Amino acid sequence: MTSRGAPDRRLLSAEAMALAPRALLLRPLESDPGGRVCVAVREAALPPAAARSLERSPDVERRPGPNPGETTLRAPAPLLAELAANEPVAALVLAAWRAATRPPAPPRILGVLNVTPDSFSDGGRYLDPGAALDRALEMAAEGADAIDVGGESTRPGAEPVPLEVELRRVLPVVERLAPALDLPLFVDTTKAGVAERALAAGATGVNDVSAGRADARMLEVIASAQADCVLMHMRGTPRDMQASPAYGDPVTEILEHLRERAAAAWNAGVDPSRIIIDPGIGFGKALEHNLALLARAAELRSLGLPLLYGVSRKSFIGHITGAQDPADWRGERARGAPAGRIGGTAAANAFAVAGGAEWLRVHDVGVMREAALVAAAVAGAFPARRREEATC
Ligand code: HH2
Repeated sequence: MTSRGAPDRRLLSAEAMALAPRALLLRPLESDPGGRVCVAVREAALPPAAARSLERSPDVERRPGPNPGETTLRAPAPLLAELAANEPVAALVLAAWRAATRPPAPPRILGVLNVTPDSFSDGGRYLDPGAALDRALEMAAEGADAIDVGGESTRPGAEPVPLEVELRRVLPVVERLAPALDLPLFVDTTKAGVAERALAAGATGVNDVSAGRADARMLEVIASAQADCVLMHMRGTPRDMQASPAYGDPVTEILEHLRERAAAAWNAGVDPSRIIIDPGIGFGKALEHNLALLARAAELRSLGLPLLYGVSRKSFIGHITGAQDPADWRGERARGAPAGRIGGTAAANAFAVAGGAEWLRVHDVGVMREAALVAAAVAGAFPARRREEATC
């Protein structure tokens, strides 16, 4: 586990450089030798010869980068390959450098708003757009940094929902929330048709549990709307994903998958500063895989992309604690049953934060925000001024 108090120098080690930023840049080159690739660079750090060859190429597109002093380059793959070969440190260490020097901060909270009849823990409660808006405003008041609206359950065994049904559930809610809510609004969907209509109606991001694999148009739709996106790892589909999931080393395999999906998104034109990656807790994973992904979050962060965890109320927590009801911990306790999954969710989220997660997708916004603030403070993200004021 790494501390977030100081830059994590291990990310800059030779081993990590070989693993993370070099691969991030080189993957798209391997899979698409003729295409253009998008990468953030510190141009000032490039050797003069590399900078000159970038300048001379008519095919290089430059935009201000995601951080001060950085430029986002969209350039032909062979030119970037040349750059990569010539100067591994200046250009290729950038992703890890950014991850290592990002000031420690409490993670952002993505509040879950399922507008489905059958979601595993809140199905049927927010189908009506008025009820959905009330819930979104409640989560905003509890400190949510963004809201995630979903119209198709992805719980294990769930059947896919037709496009028209998902649109009928999601669109009226997005249309109602977008003007009323001063927060980024994600749509949780694997369908490009739903993403497109929701983005046109005011959503600002897409949370795709298939990471663009379920619908060939998805990454294009995200790119052309210049939307944020969450790319999640899933083995199989919700219908079959929990049928004996097996991995050699789950963390390495999932890291590799996320690297490949991030590269596919870059190649499709998605702005790299808008990509968030997610290991997909509970999506084609046995208990031991979920635990490994939480214990080794820092390894996933070596890609240099913001990392999201969605552990909220999930069944792996119930398998540990015995809690059957995902949400109602007070009610269960009153009946003498084991506590529900909320305490377990807080503990799992704290581990994700300690490993460097920058986003938590949760149902119980207020409680999880508190847990995340404490976990982040232990990991070094507590403002110095407030620390001086604190007396204990
Ligand atoms: N988990 C669920 C749905 N979407 N998206 C991301 N990025 N990460 C997750 O872990 C994730 C997700 C499942 O939770 P929920 O939305 O509460 O249930 P359901 O799929 O039954 O609607």
